[in-house]
Amino acid sequence: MPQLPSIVTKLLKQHSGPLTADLVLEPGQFGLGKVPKRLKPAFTTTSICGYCATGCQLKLHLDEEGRAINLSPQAGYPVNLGMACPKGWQALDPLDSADRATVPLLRDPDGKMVPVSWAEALETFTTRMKAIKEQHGRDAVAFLSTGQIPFEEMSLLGCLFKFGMGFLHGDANTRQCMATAVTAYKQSFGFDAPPYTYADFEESDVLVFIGSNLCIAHPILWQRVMRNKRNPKIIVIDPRATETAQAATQHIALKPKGDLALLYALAHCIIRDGRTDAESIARTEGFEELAAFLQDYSPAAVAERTGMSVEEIEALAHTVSEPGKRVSWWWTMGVNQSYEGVRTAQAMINLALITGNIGKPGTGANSITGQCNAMGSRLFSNTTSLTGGHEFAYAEHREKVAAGLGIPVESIPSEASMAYDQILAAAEEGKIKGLWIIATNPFHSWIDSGRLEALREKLEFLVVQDMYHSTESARAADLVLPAAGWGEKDGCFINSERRIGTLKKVRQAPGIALSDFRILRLIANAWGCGEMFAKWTDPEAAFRLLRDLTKDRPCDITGIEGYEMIDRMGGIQWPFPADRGEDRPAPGEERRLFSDGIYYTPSGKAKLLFSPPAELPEDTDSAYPYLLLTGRGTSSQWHTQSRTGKSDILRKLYPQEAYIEVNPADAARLGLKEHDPVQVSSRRGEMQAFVYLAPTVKPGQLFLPMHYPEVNRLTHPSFDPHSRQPNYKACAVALKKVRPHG
Ligand SMILES: Nc1nc2c(c(=O)[nH]1)N[C@H]1C(S)=C(S)[C@@H](COP(=O)(O)OP(=O)(O)OC[C@H]3O[C@@H](n4cnc5c(=O)[nH]c(N)nc54)[C@H](O)[C@@H]3O)O[C@H]1N2
Ligand SMILES: Nc1nc2c(c(=O)[nH]1)N[C@H]1C(S)=C(S)[C@@H](COP(=O)(O)OP(=O)(O)OC[C@H]3O[C@@H](n4cnc5c(=O)[nH]c(N)nc54)[C@H](O)[C@@H]3O)O[C@H]1N2
Ligand code: SF4
Ligand SMILES: [Mo]
Repeated sequence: MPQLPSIVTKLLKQHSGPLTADLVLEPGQFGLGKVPKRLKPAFTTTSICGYCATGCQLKLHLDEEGRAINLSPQAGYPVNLGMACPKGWQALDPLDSADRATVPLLRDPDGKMVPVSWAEALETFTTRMKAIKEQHGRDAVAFLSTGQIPFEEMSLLGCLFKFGMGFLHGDANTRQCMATAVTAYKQSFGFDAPPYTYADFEESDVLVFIGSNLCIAHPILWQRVMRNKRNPKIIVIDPRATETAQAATQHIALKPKGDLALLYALAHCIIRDGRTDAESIARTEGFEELAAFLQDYSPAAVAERTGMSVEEIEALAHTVSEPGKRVSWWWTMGVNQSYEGVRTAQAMINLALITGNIGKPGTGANSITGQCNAMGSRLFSNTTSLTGGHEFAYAEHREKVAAGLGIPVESIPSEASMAYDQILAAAEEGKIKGLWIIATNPFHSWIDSGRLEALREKLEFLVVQDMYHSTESARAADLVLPAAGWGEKDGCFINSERRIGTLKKVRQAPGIALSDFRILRLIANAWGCGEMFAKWTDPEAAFRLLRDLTKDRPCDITGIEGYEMIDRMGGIQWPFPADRGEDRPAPGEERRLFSDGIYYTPSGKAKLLFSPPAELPEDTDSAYPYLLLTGRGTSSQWHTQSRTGKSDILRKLYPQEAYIEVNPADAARLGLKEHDPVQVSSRRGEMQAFVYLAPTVKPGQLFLPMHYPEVNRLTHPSFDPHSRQPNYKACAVALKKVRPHG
């Protein structure tokens, strides 16, 4: 290794992992306008963006102290190819905000939050959680975590809570987001395995986006679509004429939740016309049953339900089954967040399977992930499955994980955790008394959120571990544990196309805030189970433990040496096994799954699954005559706004106050003008918003961006029966003008 200047040695000390590869000496590579001489960046390093699951790589420009002072998108990274959206460009802004949690805060007997030392915080945490466990048992404490921290941290949390502290129930905000896709893939393919690679956006002839507003929610993936040179048909199926729908070659303004019926009708036509792929069908189970079931779903039978004409449905069926054309199906929350999301996702999977659009370039039934590390959560968080792509229910999986982690097998439970909604229902009933919330803000984001305020009263002890003390959830806590955020710690994320990438510490966390990894290690010691986690010395040591656990699972990544190799290869997609010889993918090679027609089910065949569409859990009526849709507002707003709301630049890019999109015809009928204040109410709650006249929304429908805290007071708590994902995107509301006083 060449002689390093002293500044690099200093930086190396500041970082926690093996650092030589983290820092690339690139003098003069800043190119971001004039940098004051004093702050001239000396070095750069890279990190995967900490917002969405696109997983763009950012190049961080460091000052002489090793502190990131600026960033630019990484040109050579296979995901973003030099691009980033506004959130990525401004990723450093939220770190300096005045409402960062800098010290632990404990509620005193008067209800005031007072700063305490880590020693006192840890003592309080363990004493109170242990007291609840002793008095009320293992099932009386639960955690709610996230898809937004490195998977080394997620796994440590899941292992500590379940194997070390001896609790059972933990879920994450991924239930609000990806649970449907997880369940659909597990049931159909035998493993939670999104089959695609981003190159498929560029290699497809027909791209069908269902319930996905890519231009706003994944702007860089939309850029990938725009690089497609095959003159593709781009079809967007969304009740609203979204930015993506307007940019597409065809928009189908489907009736909300008409998706399942429509997809069945498409399959009906394709089978009726013999436009199927026999070779691909031979790799499936259940085709006869599916074909029989679909007899009832002719275009005429579903026209009313979908709001489409028979001709439109026939034409679409034709387009998505043209022989020789590569067809790809893409979905996001318009599908997942539904009372029948799993079957809807599987109806797309079925279409891909029966037409042979899987395992080949430009094809697939592809769920686009939401949060930066939702995919890591799916594999490692110990919530719905056992860490490393295993199942709690299988004795051999528990034995393998116990051996790998060096812990007694008896410490791994065989039962599954309750799901998010069941945890909250148990808290409402007073059965769950202790709740630990990490890197998520359910007091804003959970469906029918008004219930959380009531439920709060039932909890004996609420701990919130967050970057900010100001979130709706942190403000309700008894104890706030101050966490370092993105940019202040190391670890790995996994993006939508199964690509693992690293993030780096380029800032010191404020005050005495610590990384979640360190907080969890401290809790393990305070609890008295630190020994169990002695091998988890730092994130990369944890990475190696977890990597080894994946051996022989579909997500096998035993071929990855460590963080340095991930960076060198431009991220690594799973699977990446050590011992596959010739099969082992070459560095930089993009990969999709199932090119061999072998699925992860016991028979090796994919399952064709279906059931009849159900009714809307809450349809409109005369008291609540509008159907409310919710979702992302702008590419500059992120969820509950705890981070994006802190950037002066991002704040200029979206309306500060809640607005509701109303069709001009409805507005005229109600006597509403642009920017009039209105009250939106449902059977559960109400809120105020300003009218935004939007012909993009159909008459009878309304759209509220989810980023404003009151939105979920309105939403209806209904769930998909298979995935238990909340049905955020359809409930009945009333709209009325707020009369000025006087
Ligand atoms: N800027 C920004 N980007 C983000 C996020 C963010 O908060 N801000 N969040 C990230 C996360 S975690 C996620 S999960 C993704 C979400 O990404 P998307 O799912 O693309 O975003 P949404 O706006 O929630 O929902 C997509 C669309 O579903 C439509 N929809 C509603 N009901 C139906 C229906 O019945 N059928 C159909 N076909 N469509 C329907 C809505 O009109 C909406 O346009 O975005 C990620 N990216
Ligand atoms: N009505 C409606 N509601 C929705 C949706 C919808 O479409 N409509 N979408 C749903 C979806 S898909 C999602 S994913 C959820 C998202 O909902 P949430 O997860 O509740 O939203 P975020 O604002 O992302 O919350 C993340 C929290 O983690 C904190 N944080 C960030 N980084 C770190 C870290 O490194 N460590 C710690 N300890 N804390 C950190 C942030 O400050 C923030 O408070 O919302 C859901 N809610
Ligand atoms: S598209 Fe997603 S990953 Fe890329 S910069 Fe924007 S928020 Fe970050
Ligand atoms: Mo999400």
